[in-house]
Amino acid sequence: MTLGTLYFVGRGRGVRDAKMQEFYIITIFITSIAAVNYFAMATGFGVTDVMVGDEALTIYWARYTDWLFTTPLLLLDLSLLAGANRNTIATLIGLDVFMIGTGAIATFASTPATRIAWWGISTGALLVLLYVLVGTLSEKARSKSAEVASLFGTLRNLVIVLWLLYPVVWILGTEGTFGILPLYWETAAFMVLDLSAKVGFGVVLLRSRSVLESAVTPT
Ligand code: RET
Repeated sequence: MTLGTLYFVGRGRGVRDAKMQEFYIITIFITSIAAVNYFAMATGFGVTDVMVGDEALTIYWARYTDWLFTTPLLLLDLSLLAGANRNTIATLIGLDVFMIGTGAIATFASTPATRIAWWGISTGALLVLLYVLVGTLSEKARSKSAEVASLFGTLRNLVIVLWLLYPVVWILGTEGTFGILPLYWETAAFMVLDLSAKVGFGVVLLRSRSVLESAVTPT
């Protein structure tokens, strides 16, 4: 995450247009927030135990403080690229905060049944969010130049695939209490997902300055 941050800082050097700078600033914050939250988890600060029945679950709560800030920023990047209006941005971010908030409740809930119920509520919000992404936001992006629309399509598809895997890893992992995926593999899966959804996303977004230029030029 730190290397990703440094790479994005490097890519942003010399960008003078204020609208274009927004993409770099947002993306740099995404990986820096993740870097400090991973540092917290690695050093034992972002970790706690939750009792579910008479079993103690190890919870990496810093994931949620990470996601609470980074997922809205990812959506903001996509929204600026598509040229979304304020209402669409507010809807997406509202759904997103709802999803992470209810996901955090699922993680701290103390009975298997309530954990699954909150997981269902959070996953419902994710599905509505993706629906807005595929509907309203994609329609906006289509009114942009062909290269912007194509970059938007690539990033949107990346988000759909990767974001849908998070609730799957959660439910199969220790949080889901079914004991299908051990903590080691769950941690590895979340790490690969986080790296792809943040650094991978940023690399694709910031790959071409000319596309971003075209995205911020009024049509
Ligand atoms: C949880 C558990 C409850 C159900 C759902 C979840 C979704 C999490 C998502 C996280 C995305 C994180 C990203 C991070 C880094 O860039 C909270 C796991 C639906 C979608 C993209």
